[in-house]
Amino acid sequence: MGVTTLDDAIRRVRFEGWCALDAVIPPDQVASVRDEVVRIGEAQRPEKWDGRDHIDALINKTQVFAPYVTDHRLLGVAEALFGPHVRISMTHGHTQAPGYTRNNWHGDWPFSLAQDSIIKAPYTQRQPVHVTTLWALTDFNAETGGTVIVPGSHTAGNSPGGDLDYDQYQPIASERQPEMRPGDVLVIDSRMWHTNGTNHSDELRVSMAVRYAPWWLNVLSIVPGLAEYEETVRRRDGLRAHDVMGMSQEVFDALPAQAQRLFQHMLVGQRVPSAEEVLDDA
Ligand SMILES: O=C(O)CCC(=O)C(=O)O
Repeated sequence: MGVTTLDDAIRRVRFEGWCALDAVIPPDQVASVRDEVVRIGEAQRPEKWDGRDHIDALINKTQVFAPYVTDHRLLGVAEALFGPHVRISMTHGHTQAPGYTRNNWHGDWPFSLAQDSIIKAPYTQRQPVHVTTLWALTDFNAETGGTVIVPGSHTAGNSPGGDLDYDQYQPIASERQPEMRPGDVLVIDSRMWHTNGTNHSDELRVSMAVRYAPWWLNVLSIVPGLAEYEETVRRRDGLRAHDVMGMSQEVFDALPAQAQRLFQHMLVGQRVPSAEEVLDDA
């Protein structure tokens, strides 16, 4: 894959809905990130394993990847689309064992059909409102089951499980499976239809997802403990999603200063000054 410049990346995500960025994690630093994702995945693995580790709220469990989330091209794309007050809405780690098969086409939150607090189809806005970045920590290609996308589908107006007469489980003629090296990152408009490929190799496929949102998109509804999230749990008979966790001061302090502003909306347990203190300060 050739070098993708920031200008290229912005143009491509805006018009084509995706691009791939080379070496967001420098090749000599990928192993430490990959090993962390594998370690955490193995530690939470149930006895009866389906061949995939899905790690929610990855940033709360390891901060090893935090220096790279402010890569100038990643942040540059997010800021070009959303303005300067960008946030990271979710972080996930994924591993897929040899033989793990392809899942369903989907768009991501807030366009996912499987979650609450979503934007309702038809998606009429031209403006992207959420960006998903998928990080290859091992080789991504047709053999290893790299992410498969349907270029242009970010303008389709609905997710494939919606009313568009597409089968979520059938291949689509125009699909693509971009080849990426460890440390490369696939950037997609979250409306874009995508899924993991089948891992035909004999190696574990390892990746992360880091999702970027503008300041005006309501991410409070996905943070457990906050009123809007708890209200949706009540509506769902207690079913809790774990994509995001409130962030402790300790984890927050462990982040590089540049990355802190992307996560500060998740910081919990802050001291609230009393009314007297506020008056004293005035
Ligand atoms: O693992 C993949 O290639 C796709 C991951 C994905 O669909 C997601 O994180 O939204």
